[in-house]
Amino acid sequence: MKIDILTLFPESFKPFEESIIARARRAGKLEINVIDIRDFTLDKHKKCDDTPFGGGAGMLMSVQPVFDAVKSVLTDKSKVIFPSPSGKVFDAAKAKSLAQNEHLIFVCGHYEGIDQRLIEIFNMEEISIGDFVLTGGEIPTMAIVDSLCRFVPGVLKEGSLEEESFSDGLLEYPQYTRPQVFEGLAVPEVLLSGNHGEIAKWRKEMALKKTRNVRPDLLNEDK
Ligand code: 4FL
Repeated sequence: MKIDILTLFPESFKPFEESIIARARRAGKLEINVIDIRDFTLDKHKKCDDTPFGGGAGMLMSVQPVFDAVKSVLTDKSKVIFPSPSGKVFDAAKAKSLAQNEHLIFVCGHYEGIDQRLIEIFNMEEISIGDFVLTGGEIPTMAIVDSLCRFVPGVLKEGSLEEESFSDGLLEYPQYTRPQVFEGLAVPEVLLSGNHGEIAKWRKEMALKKTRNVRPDLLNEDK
């Protein structure tokens, strides 16, 4: 899959040069290009912000550099995403469906956002990562891209996706590694039993208990 990220702060995407995403890029499972919107300014001062019609505090991103930056990567296979607090809230199901696309373009917003006509022209999908505002769209873009890349075939080890949180709609059960006793706290006996049926049952119970406590909204019981 190919992902183009359009941003005023290309350096923000250094984390994609490490760990699992970097490995997937090297292996050719993912192509991620980070493109500087400022390279598309025609203005001699490389100005990228402009005042909103109707007044008010804050600035918008200039229309022309964003328009030209998107056009430079757009094909008939592209889907354009604009991370924004005004979008539907992102979740694992959305990550999985985004991962089915051949080409994604992310536009990282700055200042108070972008001109509504850009959203319409490119049929941008607005996606929120939660009910809060950040200083820019880079961190939400990174979160969405990182999460969806895990669903791209070949990025994770086979089977890794099946056991994690949300694959069954529940939060994860507690996990333990060595030593068997740490700071006076012992690993639950059942995990040492070798009885895989009992272990699975215990994990399911713990996952349910945790979800009921922390995120009852995830359980159908609550609906
Ligand atoms: C985007 C916040 C998606 C939450 C500032 C610019 C944002 C955001 N979800 N804040 N974009």
